[in-house]
Amino acid sequence: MEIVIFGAGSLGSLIGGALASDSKNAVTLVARDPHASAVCASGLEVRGELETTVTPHATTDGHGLEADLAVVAVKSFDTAAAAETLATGSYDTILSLQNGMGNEETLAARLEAPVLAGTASYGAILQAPGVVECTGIGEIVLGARAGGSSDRADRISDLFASAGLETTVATDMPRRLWEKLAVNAGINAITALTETENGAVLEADANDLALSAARETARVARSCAVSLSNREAVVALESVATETAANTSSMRQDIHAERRTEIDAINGYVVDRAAERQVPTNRILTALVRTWERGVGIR
Ligand code: KPL
Repeated sequence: MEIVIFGAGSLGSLIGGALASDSKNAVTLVARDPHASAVCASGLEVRGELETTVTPHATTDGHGLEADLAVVAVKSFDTAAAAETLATGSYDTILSLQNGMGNEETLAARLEAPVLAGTASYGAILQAPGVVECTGIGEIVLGARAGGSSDRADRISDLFASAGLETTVATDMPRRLWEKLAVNAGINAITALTETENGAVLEADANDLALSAARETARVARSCAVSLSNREAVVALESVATETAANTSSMRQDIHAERRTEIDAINGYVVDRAAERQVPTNRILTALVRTWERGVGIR
């Protein structure tokens, strides 16, 4: 299968590397330099659990590409721009594997190909240009964005599973996206602000804060007619934090590199959707990360 990974940062490179390790797949990474040039020159080295070295194509220019599948792994604030670039190419299926909410709708509004929703809870870090490390085996969950069954989702799940990626097809993607939002709301900002690994949210002090952010997210989900209990949100948070305990969250990686974070699409999204509900933990985490962004001149 021909696959384009659109936004091959840490997670995109990990998934692209795994898919490229299956000789039936031809993978192209759309990435930033110096990562794209390093992959072109010496291939992509995947370290950790999914260890392999592969030679996918890599480019910094995503215009005019054609493939069976485009996996979109860009940051949520880049989704609209990614959709414009994807629209210059041709794809049979688009799969969003991004943090935050509303990405699939943004892609579907601009693109003709069917858009599937997905979440990925793998831990991944770009150690150097051309080198990505898998720091936690998580899970990829994918399915029709409005819920229900999807033959396309089944086929893509088989493709991912053949490449060694833990993959589940879900018929309740809207709920799964909220569940993943609760996980990110509880892990990302806290680990970024405290410069800790994901496992820190299971420890004293941070744990209360993380559980509170996840529970608030579940409450807001329910007010949006999505059936996610507080307990389910907490179990999901604890499970991902345990599986990826040694991982540096994507927001911590962003803050470390002084890049814009996904705070608006994670805790900020919960605050925006809360209407008259009180979500003090998400509000404080959003304010702190936005303050950091302002301090370094990003916002
Ligand atoms: O999605 C993630 C992220 O860092 O953005 C988790 C699953 C928390 C892995 O670190």
